[in-house]
Amino acid sequence: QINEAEVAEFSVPTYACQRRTTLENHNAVLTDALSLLAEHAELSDEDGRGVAFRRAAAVLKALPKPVTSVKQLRGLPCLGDHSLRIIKDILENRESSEVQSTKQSERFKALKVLTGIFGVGAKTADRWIRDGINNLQQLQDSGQTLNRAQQAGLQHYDHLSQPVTKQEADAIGEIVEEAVASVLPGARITLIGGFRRGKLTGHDVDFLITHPEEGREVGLMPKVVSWLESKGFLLYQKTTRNSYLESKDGPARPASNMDRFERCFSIFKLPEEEKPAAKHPETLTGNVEQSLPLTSSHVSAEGEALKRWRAVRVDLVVSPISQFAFALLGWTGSKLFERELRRWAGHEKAMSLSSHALYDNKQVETHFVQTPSVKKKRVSKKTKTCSSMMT
Ligand code: DGT
Ligand code: MG
Repeated sequence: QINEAEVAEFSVPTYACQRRTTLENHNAVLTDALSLLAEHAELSDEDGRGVAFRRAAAVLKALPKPVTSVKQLRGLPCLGDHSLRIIKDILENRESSEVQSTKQSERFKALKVLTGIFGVGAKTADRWIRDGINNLQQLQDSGQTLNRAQQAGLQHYDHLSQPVTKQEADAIGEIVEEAVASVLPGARITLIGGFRRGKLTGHDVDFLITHPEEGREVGLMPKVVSWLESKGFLLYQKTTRNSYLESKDGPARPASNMDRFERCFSIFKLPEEEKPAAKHPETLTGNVEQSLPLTSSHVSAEGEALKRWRAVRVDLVVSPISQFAFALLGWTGSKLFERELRRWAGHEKAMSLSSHALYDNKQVETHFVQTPSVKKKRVSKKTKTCSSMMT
């Protein structure tokens, strides 16, 4: 062990959440390759393999300089045989044949295109591929029945596959801020997801909404959505209700890592010109034709140029203030970081972390404590929140 430590060139803690995070990646060639294999595994319903590749990529991302030989990786965590084989291949031959063949496989290309449609997951894409649908044209020609989300996703495909910039995220933030302030003064919005981590682009924009007084956030989401709709800012929206406090047994942890906050999945119609359209959104309403693939600029019958806009995926989440800290932590990401944080909490601290609460598994208490209104609700024999530890 001591000898190994002596020869180890890098030292990286086991859990991703214990590492310093950085946006500077010195091993992008390797991590891109591993991420591609992770994506392929996820799209093929092989989540275990997907996580293994994501963990391996995260270790390489944490290294302070480029790797030139697999020997340097001795003693590092999360690097399984498969990942090491890929890394060795790339270091020795500049590319990995497995990565190349995956990238070029028709099935992978089809999975990527089809799951690139908002509302289409791996299972649906797989079913379509088995029906001979491999691209958007074939999907359109097939006469497949699409749900409302998928219809909107297909309609705005080109816009939604363009990365969202920080500037666009901020512009949407201003609109959401105005919406929230109009319907509930005092309510606060926070930019979450990748942009909160300092990323410069993202696939969507995520916001967490709360109010400093517990309970005031109830009923907020439909009002925000109505306001946005009335100003013509939404091309699509679907709101799911908060189910956290509804179940009879109290806040039982959901089976997946999906949380139970009230959430709105939407597609925003973001005015592209400098600012005026955001300030005077009524100029948009009813004026602009539906988005057509690859166009966001339209000319009216009179030849007058209309406002340019683009479609952007936006997620809104509402949390009561008592759960805000957990929601903020849970929604900042990255997905792997969150997963590792929960694993670390469970395995190393005997605690259960979710976007709603932190439970100490050892405490045999019976209360779920909601601050600051100090409402107590009987929920289970084994758990107790430790919100004070986090705030
Ligand atoms: P992006 O949008 O591709 O640039 O990257 P992120 O990191 O913003 O990813 P996104 O938008 O899918 O999700 C933001 C974070 O929120 C993600 O790191 C994990 C978390 N998250 C997403 N969906 C859920 C959910 O249903 N429940 C919980 N608890 N967390 C979620
Ligand atoms: Mg995001």
